Order: sequence, then structure tokens, then C-alpha cells
Amino acid sequence: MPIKFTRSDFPKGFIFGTATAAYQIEGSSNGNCGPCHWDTFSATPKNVFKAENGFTACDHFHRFEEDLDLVQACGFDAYRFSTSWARVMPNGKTINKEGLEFYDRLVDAICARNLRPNLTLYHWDLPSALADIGGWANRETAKRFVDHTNAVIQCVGDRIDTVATINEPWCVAWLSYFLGHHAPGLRDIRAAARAMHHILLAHGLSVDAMRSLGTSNLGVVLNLTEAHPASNKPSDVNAKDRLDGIHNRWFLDAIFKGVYPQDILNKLYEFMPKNFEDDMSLISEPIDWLGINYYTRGIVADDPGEPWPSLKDIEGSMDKTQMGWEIYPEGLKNLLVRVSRNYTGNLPLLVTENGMACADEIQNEIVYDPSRIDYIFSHLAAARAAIDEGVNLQGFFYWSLLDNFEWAFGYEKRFGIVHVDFETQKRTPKASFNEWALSLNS
Ligand code: IFM
Repeated sequence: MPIKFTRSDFPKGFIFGTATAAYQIEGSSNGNCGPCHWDTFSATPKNVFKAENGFTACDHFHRFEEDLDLVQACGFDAYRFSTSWARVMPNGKTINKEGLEFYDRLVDAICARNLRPNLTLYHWDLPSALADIGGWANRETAKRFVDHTNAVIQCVGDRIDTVATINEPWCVAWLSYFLGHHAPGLRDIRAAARAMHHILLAHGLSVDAMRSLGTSNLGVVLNLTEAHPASNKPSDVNAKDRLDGIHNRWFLDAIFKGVYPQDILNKLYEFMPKNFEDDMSLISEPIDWLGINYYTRGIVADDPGEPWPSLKDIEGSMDKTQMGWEIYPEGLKNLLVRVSRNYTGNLPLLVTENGMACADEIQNEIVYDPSRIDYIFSHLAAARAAIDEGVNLQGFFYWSLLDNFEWAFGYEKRFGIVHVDFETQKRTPKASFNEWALSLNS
């Protein structure tokens, strides 16, 4: 059993928060939200578990006050949420007044509870109109992201604590355009290479736009993994480097060094957009903080029978979450130390997501989730160990407040510290919620 951590074990001012994302909780059928590429992806057979979608989700659109009461009651300092591009601009162009008014009310409600609003501008709800022009494979989408940025920031920017441009660019690009697991479900190396660049361009353009509006505390959220080779064989060690290059270095090198890692670029070069080099200074404009989402490590073997990147995922030997992800807290510490030493120096880091899916069930009005509690404390210990090694880690956000729409896995995988009955929308705080409350209030 991991040691329990409390607020006082962390430096003064350390921010504890919990995170959510628009499409996963709001209910996209509410408030004149436009269609997004996740609606079509879910409507296509076999893409999403039980063909579920985000139309109703947790109905947070109507229940946000109740949900924020829970965040406050738990003792968190901050609330991380995202704005849906399809809600703000249903056709990718024209502003939906009702959409912006919702975020205006939401941010007021966050502030009214003395919570710090941590905004993410893009957590994957791309308007269908932009999916129709090729989505992130098209440079135009990156340019249009500036319109979304401006609309949101002009509405709520005066009350926001921190802004992230993009959540998990690897998922937006590689997972969605190369591996085909997320919308739009493509498996196309040319589209993927373009998306890998355009999503970073969108980040740079958005930072630039926000600086012109005078907004401060700007960052981006990367989902990083600690890459491990399946064996000591040189071929597996090289495979590990390829995983690391695509998953981690592509984004870290671009944002903090203004270049793409040569080993990966060599393979993607022929598919990259023309003159991509000209965008690198914009992509690497200094930011004010970096968010890291961490869930598990990645173990790979070389798979010579497959085309580049010729990777085969190998199952690790540690316990797994409901997602089948290996529980490996040490990876969080190692990543934080590596990122801080090799890329960010003293720039503030935040763990913007960390959490565990469990097959939770309500019994006598109680959800008992001891493995999630262990997961939380072991990752808090890893975060604390990174601070001890000199990492300027300033906050930790649990993913997620509520059970929600877990993308291709539908509603089956439950990450929340609050159980949601998707039939009745009843919220029931789990044992892990109570444990967080104890830690944060002592
Ligand atoms: O639910 C997702 C979230 O949208 C992005 N980061 C990972 C979470 C768990 O899979």
C-alpha cells in the first residue's frame, strides 16, 4: 500500500485540481452545439464501444453548478476544463452566442467557488465543417483555430488562471490519423505527418493570438510515455527510440528547440507539408508552463514484418487498470525529471492528467475503489519524488472528476472520483473522492 500524502507534504502553493473535457461530459446535443468529428466517428460501426457518443454524456451543460460544488467540497484548488470548438463555432466559422454564454457562466461559477479556472482550448471536438476539409491534415484548420482562440479568450480570458492551447497533440495527430483509433479514424502516413505538424502550428498560432490579446500563463498539454524496450536486443532498443521519438521527442523538440527529431523526420519528411520549416519559430515561441498527462509506460519490440515504425506493443508485468494500462508510477517521476533536465529547466510543470479507470459499481450507495486510491497515492509519491530531485512541478490534476465518455471505449471505462449513473445522471462520490478530500483538507 503506498504512503498517503496530504497537502502539507507538497510545497506551499502547490495546486491540486481535477480535470474534465467538454465532449466527454457536457452533452453535445445541448445549447446549439454543432456536429463534430466524434459524432460521425461514433456513428460509424465498430469505432466506439456500443456506438455510444457524447450527445448526452454527463449532461454537465445543465448540471455544472452541482458538479462544481463537488470540486469545491473535495477541497481542490483548481478545475481544468475545455471549451468545445463545435459549441463555440458550430459550422467552424460563425459564433454560437449560446455556446459562449455557457462558458461565461461556467467560468463565473468556477470563480465563485474560489477555484482557479484552468482552460484548455482544444480537447478534440473538431467541428464537422473542418473535418470536411481534411481536419488537421489541412493547414487551414490550424489557421481557423485562431478564430476559436480569439472567441473564447475575448469572452472568458479576463477570469482564466492558465490556458492550454491543445490537449495531447500526439492523440490528435498520431492516434487519430495514423493508428486510426480516434476520430477521424484514418490510417494514413501522409495525413498523419501533416496533422503532426499542423496541430503544433495551431498551438503556435494560438499562443501568438493570445499574446496579442494580452493573455498570460499560456501552455500546452502533452501526453508523454516512458518508452521501454521489450529486451536488450539492439533492434528492440531502436524500437524504443522510435516510440520515444514519435510520442515524446516530436513534440518536446519542436516546442522547446524549434526542430523535429531527425530520426523521425527522416521517415516522415516526404509526407510533410511544403516549407514546414518556416513554421518552427512560431511553434517554439516561449510558453509559460508545460502540462504533462501521464498514465502508463510503453513497452515495445521491433516488428520487422511491419512497415515503419515497425513497433509491436508488449504487455508489461505490473498490475493493469480497467483500460489494460500497466500501473507504473516510477515512469511519472522519470518523465518529469527528464523533461525538466532536457527541455524545460525551471519552467513550471503541471501534471495536468493522471488517473485510473476501474470497473466501479455502486453497492448500498457506496463506491469502493481502493485500487484507484492506491494509484493516486503512488503517483503523488512519484510527483513528490520529482520535486525532491529539483523539478519545478507546481500542480497535479486528477483525471477525472466524473465518469464520462471515454472516447472509443464509450461509457464502460470509469475514471471518475464521482460515479455517474448514465440513466439517471445521479452523481455519487466514490471512496477515492473522500480520500482526496481527507488529503486536501489536512
Ligand atoms: O479520457 C482521456 C482524456 O480525454 C485525455 N487523456 C487521457 C484520458 C484517459 O484516456
